[in-house]
Amino acid sequence: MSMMEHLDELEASALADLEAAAEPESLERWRIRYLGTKGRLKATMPMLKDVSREDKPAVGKRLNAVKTTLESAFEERKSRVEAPGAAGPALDVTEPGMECGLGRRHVLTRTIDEVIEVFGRMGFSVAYGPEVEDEWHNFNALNIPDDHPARDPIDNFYVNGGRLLRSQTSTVQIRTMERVKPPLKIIAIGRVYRPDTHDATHFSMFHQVEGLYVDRNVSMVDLKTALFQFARAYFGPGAEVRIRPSFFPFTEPSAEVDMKMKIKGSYQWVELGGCGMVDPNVFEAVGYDPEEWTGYAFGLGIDRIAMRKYGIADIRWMFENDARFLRQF
Ligand code: FA5
Repeated sequence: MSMMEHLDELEASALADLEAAAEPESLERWRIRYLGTKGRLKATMPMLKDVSREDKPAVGKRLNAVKTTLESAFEERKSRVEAPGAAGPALDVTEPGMECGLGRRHVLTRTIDEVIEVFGRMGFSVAYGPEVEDEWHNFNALNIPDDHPARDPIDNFYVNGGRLLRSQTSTVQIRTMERVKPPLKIIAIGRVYRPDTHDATHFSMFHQVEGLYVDRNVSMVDLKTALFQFARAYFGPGAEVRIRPSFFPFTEPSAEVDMKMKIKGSYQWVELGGCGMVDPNVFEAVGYDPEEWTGYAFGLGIDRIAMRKYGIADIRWMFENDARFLRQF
């Protein structure tokens, strides 16, 4: 075998052996075997004297090239073997799996489910309506005439075509009565929108639960009983609720429902919603005979119900999507 062939063979077998060295100990054995002072590369040096004069420069060059190749291959292999996690198979099937967070319902979704459950026990079924509404369902049928200040564009989110994002769930009262003959007992839950300034108890998108009960001889006593029963069932027997006279175009008489809540460290009366006896004009708008039918309606802010139930001092926290907050419920 010529010296050139010998160098080729040495380089090939050294590189193959290097590839098989997978941990620091075998790598060190490889270094001693090939690059050490008594290694195979050094052992080729004495053979140079047998090479003819004219072949010597080429063989010498090749010898240096093999040396450089093996040295840099060794350094490269060493850095890979010593890299963290490089030893052993790339996939360790015995390692415990990555923990996969299960997640949970948002505190508002949970509150909505609970509110549906409590009213369900009181005989209310659930009705739904669209979030983009026409003016008939959001205003006219609810006895809110064209020139009423509640329809002002600065107080509503109008969209194209005379439609708007509903500002209250009372729209679903109308949609339900247009479809269903009395008697009926429904709640409607969902998102509503108003361009209100954000603060601890106001947001521009919030949620309401609307209640509507239509039957013969319904009275204000039934309304008050339903609201107080709900409050005690959901918040506990000590729940402090009050109703006080108010005005809504679609109820007569009308009242406001307040509940005591802890806001910024002190207990305050916070308005939960409005209520009253369905105005005869509303019955007429949906084709019910106001001489025959009576009813009550209420609309409560779900976000504020959740705040009271779970001790949340600021409505904005519910929409920030901070997992540290959401994880607590
Ligand atoms: C109404 O929306 C009436 N539709 C309620 C009603 C229904 C009255 C049926 C009579 C018969 P009001 O605008 O007061 O009423 O809103 C009801 C509740 O929604 C408020 O009491 C409050 O709890 C909640 N709310 C109103 N604005 C906001 C807001 N910007 N952010 C959070 N909650 C709000």
